Amino acid sequence: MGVLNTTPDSFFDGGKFNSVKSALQQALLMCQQGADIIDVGGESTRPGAKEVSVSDEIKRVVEVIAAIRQETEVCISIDTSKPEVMLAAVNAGASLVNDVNGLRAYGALEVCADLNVPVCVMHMQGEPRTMQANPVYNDVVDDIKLFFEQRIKSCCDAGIKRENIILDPGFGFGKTLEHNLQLLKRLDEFQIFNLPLLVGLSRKSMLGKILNDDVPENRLFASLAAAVLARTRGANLFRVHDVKATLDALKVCDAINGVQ
Ligand code: 9MG
Repeated sequence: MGVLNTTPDSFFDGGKFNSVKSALQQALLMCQQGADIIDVGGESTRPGAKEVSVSDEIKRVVEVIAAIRQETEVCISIDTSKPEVMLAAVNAGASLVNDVNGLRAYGALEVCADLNVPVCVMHMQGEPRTMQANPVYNDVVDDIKLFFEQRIKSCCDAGIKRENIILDPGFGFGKTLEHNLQLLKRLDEFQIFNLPLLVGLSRKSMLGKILNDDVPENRLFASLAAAVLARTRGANLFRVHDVKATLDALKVCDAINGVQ
């Protein structure tokens, strides 16, 4: 899954793709490099990012989604927590909803059930603006398992098909470095749900903390290491900024895992 932020303030690609032309070019490049999904977002979820109105978010993403849809059949996912944006994006050609808020906004479950598209339900403690203030868990893996259990039930009760659910533990969303490390080390425990597992580790600050490097541009090799480790622990989908590099790393990982 290639990341395509149409935002001015995302932590890595903010401001790079805020014209339809540049966003389309980047989408096509990521497709050429092997992306199966392009994840289009119109609101940054990094800690401290500004809130965006429904109409501004729709304006940012709909034109881009329509332009990608005209040029390629790649699966487009919409990265949003707002039901109105989910609806507008799917009408414009998106076919997957990626919600960092786990479909907890009023109306989100119902809209996704009606749209009948796959949904990525991500775990986040708190909300983007304040989530890193003081995240606390009893046991981060067990607590997220419980969250998934409850969200899967809510999804199914609302009419979302179980086979349309993708789970994501939400690296960096209301988690300390120690929580993120525990999550990556024990990622295989989420296989109990028998659902696809998506991870977003690409260039995140947890890697910067390990490297003692504040600059996201310097985190490619760390991102690849994290992706490979996640793969060995059962991750199926990878939300990344660097499609070709990640795919190459995962191909090596899969080849070695496939040897008898
Ligand atoms: C939008 N976004 C930013 N980080 C993410 C992550 O880790 N997972 C998912 N599903 N979406 C994310």
